[in-house]
Amino acid sequence: MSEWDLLLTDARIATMRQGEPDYGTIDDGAIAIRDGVIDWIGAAAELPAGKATETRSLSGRWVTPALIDCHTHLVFGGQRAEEYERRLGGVSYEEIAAEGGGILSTVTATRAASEDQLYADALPRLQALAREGVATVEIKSGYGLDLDAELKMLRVARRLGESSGVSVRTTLLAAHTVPPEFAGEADAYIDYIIDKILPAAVEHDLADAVDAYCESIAFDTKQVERLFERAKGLSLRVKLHADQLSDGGGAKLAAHFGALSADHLEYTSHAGVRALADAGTAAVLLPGAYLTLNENQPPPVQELRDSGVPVAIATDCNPGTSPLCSIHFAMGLASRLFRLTPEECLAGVTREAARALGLGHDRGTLEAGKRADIAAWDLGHPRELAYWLGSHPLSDLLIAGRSFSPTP
Ligand code: DI6
Ligand code: FE
Repeated sequence: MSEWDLLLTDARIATMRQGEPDYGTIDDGAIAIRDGVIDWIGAAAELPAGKATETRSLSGRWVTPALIDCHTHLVFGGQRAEEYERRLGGVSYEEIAAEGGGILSTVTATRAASEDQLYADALPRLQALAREGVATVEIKSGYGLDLDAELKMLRVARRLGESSGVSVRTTLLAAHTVPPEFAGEADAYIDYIIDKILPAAVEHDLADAVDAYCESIAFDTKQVERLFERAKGLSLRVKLHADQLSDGGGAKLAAHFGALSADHLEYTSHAGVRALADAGTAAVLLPGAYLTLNENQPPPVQELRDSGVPVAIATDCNPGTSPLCSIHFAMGLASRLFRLTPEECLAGVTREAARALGLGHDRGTLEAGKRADIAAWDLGHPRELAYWLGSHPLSDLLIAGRSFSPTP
């Protein structure tokens, strides 16, 4: 007879398992949890004999895998509302970047902020996500752009994970833009990342992956290639901000390096989509940035679908292009702006987001052997998650089998 820590009964389960129709639904389901992992899941009628320390009825509620925000920059100093006002007045994002504003103004604020201040500023953003059922969040550096400040950001991200109970994955994005000390010398800055920042991040176990901003206003493919070669040498997986404002061949480059994900992709070509499909690299769509930048070329969603590329959705929470701390709102935007179905939106913040973080084996769907990261909802059906805008219908959140109570 099995022994369980927790048995959830009377649940309507959207397992989101790969290849199953209709959200992988189990109508009258039960989930048995041991040591933070799903030991058994299925129709209540088939529940094997077992003894549970605690049994909890979900009173017919829907449950889904807990949500995953697989692309955020939620650690940063200050904010950029003034820049936003200027952009509404007609000044473009690229123009502001060229003046030394944009990302660089956040770099100045982030360098000036203490570690405690960065932590205190970021915590409510993380809690806002957790209140919506998010159990895993990726957090990038990229507003430090020197050794001390990049490591400071990553330490804050690690601390957020340790103190909040939300699972945090960190990504080194030192190649976000060229810092003032290296103005006009992007190659020398890439050398500095390769020689100094990357090895130190590895030495202190601060980075789970490496990312870069491949764009005309940031780094070209040759520079990213050098960085990724070094990351590979250190056994770090890579991700890439690719083809957001122009087709710079970013998707192809990401695929070439077997990247976990290529993110944005508004301008990705046919060849880029094919390369992602062949490499098994996930596409991460970021509708908050698309909306904020008032873009008019959506990513090639139908092609991504037809080619079988896993499509994830994330908030891209950042002070410049996506001041968004709501994964539900990102889902609502992805369905409206990119025509993703509500089921694709839910898969995009569960199964496919897990893949985009290299965690597909461990979470993102509800099945035996995976972490018991489970969200229960006060909703008539999970399709409502992409339908409502600005609502928070979370009833319960379990992270690794434990009840999680985000602060109100
Ligand atoms: N992600 C990024 O890193 C940049 N755009 C995006 O979608 C810029 C972030 C910023 O302006 O601070
Ligand atoms: Fe981003």
